[in-house]
Amino acid sequence: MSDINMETENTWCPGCGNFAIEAVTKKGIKKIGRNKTAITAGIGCHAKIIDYVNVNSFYGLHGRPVSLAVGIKLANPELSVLAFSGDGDSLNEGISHLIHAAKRNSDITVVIHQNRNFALTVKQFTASSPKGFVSNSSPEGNVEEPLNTLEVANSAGATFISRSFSGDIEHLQETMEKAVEHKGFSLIEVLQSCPAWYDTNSYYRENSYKMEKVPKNPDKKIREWNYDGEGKIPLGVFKKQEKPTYEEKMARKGKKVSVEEVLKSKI
Ligand SMILES: Cc1ncc(C[n+]2csc(CCOP(=O)(O)OP(=O)(O)O)c2C)c(N)n1
Repeated sequence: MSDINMETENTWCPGCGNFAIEAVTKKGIKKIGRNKTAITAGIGCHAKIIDYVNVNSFYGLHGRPVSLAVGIKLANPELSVLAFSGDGDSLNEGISHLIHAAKRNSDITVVIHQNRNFALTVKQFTASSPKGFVSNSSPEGNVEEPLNTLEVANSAGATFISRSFSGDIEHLQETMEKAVEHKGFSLIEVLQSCPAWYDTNSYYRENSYKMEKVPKNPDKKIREWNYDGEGKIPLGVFKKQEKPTYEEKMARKGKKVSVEEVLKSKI
């Protein structure tokens, strides 16, 4: 098969935000070229994107799409590498990999399918589920505060941070292109409805707004929405910084310094 589509039967629920992510991914890969792109995924509903997009891909273990992407990019820096991850995948099982890839400024794009629950295993709460969320692992309501995905990436040093909504395909396409074009670690959190377990389509539509430009104070903007009912939800690019990438730094093999030099702050 030489085209971007696979013949595999699609098993996502009707109305799932994953369809929009699949559509923009296919469009983007066609532009970049199939032989110049590689994608990875963890385990979950999001990960089935590997079954539906005909491109070099690696279906990894739960929580490991980011580490796979880092390795692929290091081995072949010519490729555009995208890691597709669920919120459970990236913020529960794989959170350390997300943090380290952002810290290294690995030149990859991480796409978080933010449906606010472990969907494939039929509704358990994740680190970013809202407080009070009733699920199969929180039948009395989730007692934890939701984790701010963007704040995690920001505090780890991510050089590009963005958020979009699967219900606005144009914005999603535009934001994803900016994320892929960025040199360095880029994150796009895609708010998506999960029609089976957390149907948020109209909520996100009514409570989000598009930022017109990259804010001067990304830290403040990133905290504007607390992942619960309070505050409007900003969409767009929150942060864009130029810094040497992990691959560039590895190619230069780093700089050796002695303990004395470190102590004298000569690095
Ligand atoms: C280490 C490990 N823990 C748990 C599982 C079981 N498991 C498979 S899919 C899944 C849910 C995935 O949720 P998420 O990453 O949020 O993706 P979604 O299905 O919501 O797209 C879980 C818990 C697993 N496969 N491996």
